Amino acid sequence: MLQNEKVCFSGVQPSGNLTIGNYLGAIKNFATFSNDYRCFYCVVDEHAITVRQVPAELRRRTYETLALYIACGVDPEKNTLYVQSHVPAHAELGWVLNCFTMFGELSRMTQFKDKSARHADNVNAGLFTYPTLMAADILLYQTDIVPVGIDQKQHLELTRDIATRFNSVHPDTFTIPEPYIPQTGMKICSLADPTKKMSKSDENPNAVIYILDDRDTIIRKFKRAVTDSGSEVRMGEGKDGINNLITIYSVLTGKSVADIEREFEGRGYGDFKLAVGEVCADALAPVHARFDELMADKAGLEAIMKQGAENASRAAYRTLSKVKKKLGFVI
Ligand code: ATP
Ligand code: LTN
Repeated sequence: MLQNEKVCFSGVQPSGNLTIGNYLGAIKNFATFSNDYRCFYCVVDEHAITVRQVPAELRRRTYETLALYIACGVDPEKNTLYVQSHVPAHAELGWVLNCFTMFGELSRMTQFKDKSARHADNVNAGLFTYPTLMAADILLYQTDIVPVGIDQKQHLELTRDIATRFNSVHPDTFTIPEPYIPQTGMKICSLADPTKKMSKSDENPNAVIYILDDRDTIIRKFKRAVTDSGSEVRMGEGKDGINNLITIYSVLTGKSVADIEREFEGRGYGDFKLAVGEVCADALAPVHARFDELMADKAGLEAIMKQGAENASRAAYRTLSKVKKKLGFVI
């Protein structure tokens, strides 16, 4: 790693089919950091098993998530793309950070509260300590910036607290990371209940646009999106459904909210929903084409993940050895 080179890190779980929430809130922004940062983008399979997975599906989705990174513009020549479980340093540092994280802090995490309510039969210790592994992911690379959706802000704050605590006992160990949360697109909402985050684990497929949905499905789902009883395409308090659609249209086209409101003045929700569907399908078409090519060459994807794991391991072990020395482990 070059001295003074800034580092960017992010991760996505291979726990389901990726949604336009994952795309607009996170992955779409990944490529924009490649010129100014050394970037590590990880498929976090170890995080995914905090919820039960079907092994064959987890394996397939790990390939798919890696392929989607690339199909969304993240160039494997310019970025380090890899799978979390291929770099054991993540789990090792995760253990150490468990010993620098308080039970009370983990108990306050809203993702833990949500997921333990949804998976009440499997509130395992890994689900509880999920954020310490996430902190390890980030801190291993001396990360400066972490592009994520707003739902991850609390985990980033905890990561900063853990790093600061460790540094206060063992000075100059970790860089304190900053989140990068996009202004527009930080929280894409469900099409069925626009007060809720769009989530890849939603059991209603009509609530979610998957990145890999075909054109007709995308247009049909937007047509059926829940909106209020009004008809004016205008952002407003309590108009969660239309606000969400305007946000999606705005991130996809780069148009401002004011311009969008002007463009659709005097036209109803029906026209607007169709326009959002078309713009979304157009934006995803090239992603689909590239994804299909990549998935047809599994050996190519395996070569990318192998190379990525080698690069990542080198950087990760530098931090891990420093941590072990500071702790007093015999190395
Ligand atoms: P799950 O639904 O299984 O909890 P998830 O999609 O929320 O999964 P990840 O796959 O780990 O979780 O998310 C990857 C990235 O996508 C994170 O940076 C997260 O903040 C972002 N993201 C997820 N959903 C949305 C959304 N609806 N709007 C904006 N960003 C999102
Ligand atoms: N916790 C994230 C996924 C994740 C992540 C990370 C994101 C795991 N490790 C490191 C950014 C950096 C999620 O559930 N969305």
